[in-house]
Amino acid sequence: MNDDVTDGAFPDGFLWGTATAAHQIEGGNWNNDWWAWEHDPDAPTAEPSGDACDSWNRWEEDVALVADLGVGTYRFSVEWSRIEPEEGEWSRAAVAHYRRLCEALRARGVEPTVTLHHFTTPRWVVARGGWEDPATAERFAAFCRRVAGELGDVVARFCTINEPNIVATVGWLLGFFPPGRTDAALRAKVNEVFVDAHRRAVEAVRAAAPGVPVGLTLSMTDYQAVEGGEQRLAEMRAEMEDVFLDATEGDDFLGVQTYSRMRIGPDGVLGPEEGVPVLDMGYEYWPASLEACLRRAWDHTGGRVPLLVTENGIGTTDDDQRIAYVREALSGVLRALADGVDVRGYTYWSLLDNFEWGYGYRPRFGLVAVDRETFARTPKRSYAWFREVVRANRLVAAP
Ligand code: GCO
Repeated sequence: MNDDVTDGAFPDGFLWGTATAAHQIEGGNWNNDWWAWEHDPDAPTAEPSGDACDSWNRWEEDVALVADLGVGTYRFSVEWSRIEPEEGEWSRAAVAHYRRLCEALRARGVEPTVTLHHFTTPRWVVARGGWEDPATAERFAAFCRRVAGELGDVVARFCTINEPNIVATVGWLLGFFPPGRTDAALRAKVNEVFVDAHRRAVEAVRAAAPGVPVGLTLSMTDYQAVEGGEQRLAEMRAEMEDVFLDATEGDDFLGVQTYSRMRIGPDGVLGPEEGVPVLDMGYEYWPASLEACLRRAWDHTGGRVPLLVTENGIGTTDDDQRIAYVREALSGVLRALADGVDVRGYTYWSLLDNFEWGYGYRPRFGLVAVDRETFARTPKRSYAWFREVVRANRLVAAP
């Protein structure tokens, strides 16, 4: 590591944050495609989400944890299937719930960053064709228009769709997310519908909540070609990243999210390299991915859109490994900043140990542990360390 930046300061106003998503923490989100998938005996999932972290009821505890962490923003998602449980039926109670959450954050000096779609889709949308149906783009935009109209006065920024590339690829090409398809042509079509949905959502938010920044959050990977894998890498990256990066022109920010690298040979993805630790998620411990992806996003978009790290983190039971990972990732942010990459903030995924989709509750991404029986929240050492980083606005030594 390059030591001249490891004690470096972040720019004034650098936005620190932490994140969650509705289905991963709220509990009882039975009205979306993921709940159905979790209960499909043939689906490759470890366990159902169930009560998750019971954050639907314990949200005040979450707000206190976020506020005590000292961060400037809390990124969370609103659950479409709660707010619009059937087409055109609007739950005032669900919107009021999210308003209370936003207002409580504001009262503690924390900006709400609200994601409008984080992996889960209402059952009624799926019944009408889901993300394979081009009409879903407008269904989603209508939802966004209304949410932005009702919550725009308390929300600091909106993220339209979380990782549309992951939803499309894992759901329609790899078959591990709903609807469990393995069809390259369908995946390409779903990509297109997501791009359209994002563009429409940006317009909808801008019309309904003028002045509230809006952008996409994209899953990125530090793709590395080995042994002549360049061509294959370019093909994979075109569908995974470029089609979406190209759709962000004119947005207020681009949310960069990354966790690891992927080595690509002529025949596709190679496994982990010998000697590199493999995490509970099955991928390599690779904190350098953040710097690489920030630089790639910046280069590919020609520096037209400011970057915000909307997710970065590690699923591990070794909290010292978590601190080491974040420290190294942040030193990469400092190097990118020093080279003129416009990175506005860093969001740690996640506040809580939570429901990690197909992997269930085993991977532990949280700064805060959650007891699976009592839902009691217990901050980890990494929580205390990250709080010091935020307070100092610079990289501080590991405890
Ligand atoms: C992701 C998701 C999160 C995951 C996180 C860790 O966007 O993939 O936003 O839901 O929990 O990435 O794998």
